Amino acid sequence: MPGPDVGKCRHDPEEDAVKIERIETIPYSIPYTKPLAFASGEVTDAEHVLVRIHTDEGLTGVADIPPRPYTYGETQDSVLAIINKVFAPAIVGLDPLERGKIHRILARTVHNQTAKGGLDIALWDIIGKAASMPVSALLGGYASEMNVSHMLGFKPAPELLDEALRVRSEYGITTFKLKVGRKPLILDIEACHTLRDGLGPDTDLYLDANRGWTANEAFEVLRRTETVGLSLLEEPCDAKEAMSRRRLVDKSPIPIVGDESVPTAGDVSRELLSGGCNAVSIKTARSGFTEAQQILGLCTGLGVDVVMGNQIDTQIGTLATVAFGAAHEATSRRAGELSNYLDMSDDLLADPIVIRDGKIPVPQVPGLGAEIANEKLERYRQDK
Ligand code: MUC
Ligand code: MG
Repeated sequence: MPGPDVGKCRHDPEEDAVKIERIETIPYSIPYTKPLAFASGEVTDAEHVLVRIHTDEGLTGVADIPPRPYTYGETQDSVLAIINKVFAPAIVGLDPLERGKIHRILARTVHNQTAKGGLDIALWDIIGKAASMPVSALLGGYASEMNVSHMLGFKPAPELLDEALRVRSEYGITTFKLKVGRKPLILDIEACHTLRDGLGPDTDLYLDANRGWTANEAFEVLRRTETVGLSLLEEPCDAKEAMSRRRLVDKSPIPIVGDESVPTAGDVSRELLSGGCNAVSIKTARSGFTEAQQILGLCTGLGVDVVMGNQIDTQIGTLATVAFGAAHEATSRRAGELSNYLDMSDDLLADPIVIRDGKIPVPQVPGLGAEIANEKLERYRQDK
């Protein structure tokens, strides 16, 4: 049933169409109870930006923007500045259905991945609310839920195993991505063996080095974890080190996933065609839904596996990943990285996400289902 936020969104250029009236950007900060450390950085507080696109007919689209300086060069301040000073003045007044036109305008500015991604997601939220349909159904409607993969940050091997066992028994999650890329290599090699020994053979384990190794170091880790049964290796080394990276992709027994090397469809085509990766992490936070669909089309057309990645998302961001992942067969085949909000001390969602039997359901409501708890927003916003 349409909620109170649902209004009309006609698309008749002859009539006075619905217009984007205002774009609200709210910086906020929520501490993590368990900070996440990885080879390219560490997150101790979710210093994000909540973006709300308001239309003149009362519809509001919502998205969460997680700036990741070590990945895209964005900060909370840069997200606020690019939206408030560059994007908003150019798109206020347009019809939210004119996404093609809006994307053309956004594309005039290079980079700023998560700022653009958030605006696209908020536009889709408006479209879902206007159509009284879940966005996931509009995008593809393939599945009604997503399997969850949990990401394990840097920790000593016994602590990693404790966390994985707890997450498995509490939430039914049986897929884990281990952050690696540490020196000496034995730290990561030991962690892989400890996790496999402790979790048994039926748990899916894969690695993400966030460019922490060289290609030769990655070869060594692959050799010394041969018996562990890893399923994927993400960003082992910098993709710009093209020759050694290509050699690794060519010779690795498991797929090499591109993540931070492939934020746009153009990057995906370059990396796949040049042999820089042979699997792709799709992250809605940096690609929105519109470019994520272009990326997915490239990958499925070429027979390349995809994984729904995590931009260290809040529950709002997680709902966006669930919507996109569940919408298509290829993105729902593997478990998506959807549980890192569990390490946050709080969130902005009015109805918290529930992970049961290792799955998150798609909210069957118009839009994305990210209703914001106003008292929480007031507590954590940094602009008052
Ligand atoms: C990931 O998959 O790499 C860490 C850095 C980033 O950009 O995303 C996270 C998770
Ligand atoms: Mg990654």
